[in-house]
Amino acid sequence: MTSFALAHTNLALVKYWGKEDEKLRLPSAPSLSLTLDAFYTKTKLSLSKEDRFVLDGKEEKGKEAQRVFSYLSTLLSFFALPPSHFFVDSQNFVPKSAGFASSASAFCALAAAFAKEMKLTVSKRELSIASRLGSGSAARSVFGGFVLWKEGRESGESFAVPIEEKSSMPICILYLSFGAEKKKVSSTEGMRLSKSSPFFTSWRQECRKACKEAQKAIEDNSFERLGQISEKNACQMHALTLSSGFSYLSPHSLRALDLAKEIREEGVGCYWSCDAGSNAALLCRKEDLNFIQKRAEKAFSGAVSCFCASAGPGVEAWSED
Ligand code: 2P0
Repeated sequence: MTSFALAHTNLALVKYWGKEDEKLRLPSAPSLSLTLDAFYTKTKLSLSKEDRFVLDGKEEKGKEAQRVFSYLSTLLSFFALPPSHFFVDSQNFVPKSAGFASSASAFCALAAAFAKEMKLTVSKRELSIASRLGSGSAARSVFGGFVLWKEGRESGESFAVPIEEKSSMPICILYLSFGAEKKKVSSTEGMRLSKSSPFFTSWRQECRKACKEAQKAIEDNSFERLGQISEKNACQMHALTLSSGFSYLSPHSLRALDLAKEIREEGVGCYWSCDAGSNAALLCRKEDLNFIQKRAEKAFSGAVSCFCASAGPGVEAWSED
């Protein structure tokens, strides 16, 4: 038997940045995301005599393979199963060469394919907890549309829940890639450093408040309010990193923040976001996407690659004999 899973990445509108427990990946605050239709990972997994990992058609033996098999042994313990070996073949439909992270879709797909192959009956809640152990943001990719990841005080309490899997909000994300760069500070290290910021307590409180406000904005179908909350939260995350002595932002990322403001001043809804890298994302309505893409290409004199996404589905898994 071979099992397959397909999981989409997500963009955090309220960011996960800080852990209470590094090993269990218990976040310091809740986060809220939009699962994206355009970027995903497809993973094939089967029991095997030896561990083998193929990524995008290439056999991996280094750090990437180590992380996969260490995660699979975590899953075996989590589900109280005996040691086993696996053949894993993953394909990332995420433009990694443009600097996009794929850990959310990758670990969610791995957890779902594992559960199928081991014939486990798992609820989506359990699958979210299991995905979280691979990478925090993967907990959210279990569900489609708008998703909330609760902070929780212990492992069994920290999982994602769907807010609106099929929202009628015409929200789109325009990713602006300024090219891949070697990340100076990994997310794990960045989160660790940020905990020593004098503003960390405020950041936690702001995230809790932002999640509540964002949920209300989604309920009210208010793109403008959701955009404002997301941009403010992204700015606060980057202010937090700077207050801890490092930054992911480049002059291009900051130019994109100004551009969103300029576009808003012309009466078009456009809001900025940026993760643990310098590439920026602009949130807009579907109908404004073409206009905003043209403005971005002009602002960066063509030195930008644009990728569009809108709301996508939750994880899917199946088996074949
Ligand atoms: C997020 N990021 O909420 C935030 C915003 C980056 C910036 O989740 O350490 O790869 O594996 O739990 O999930 C990136 O961190 O971190 C991330 P780990 P992950 O999407």
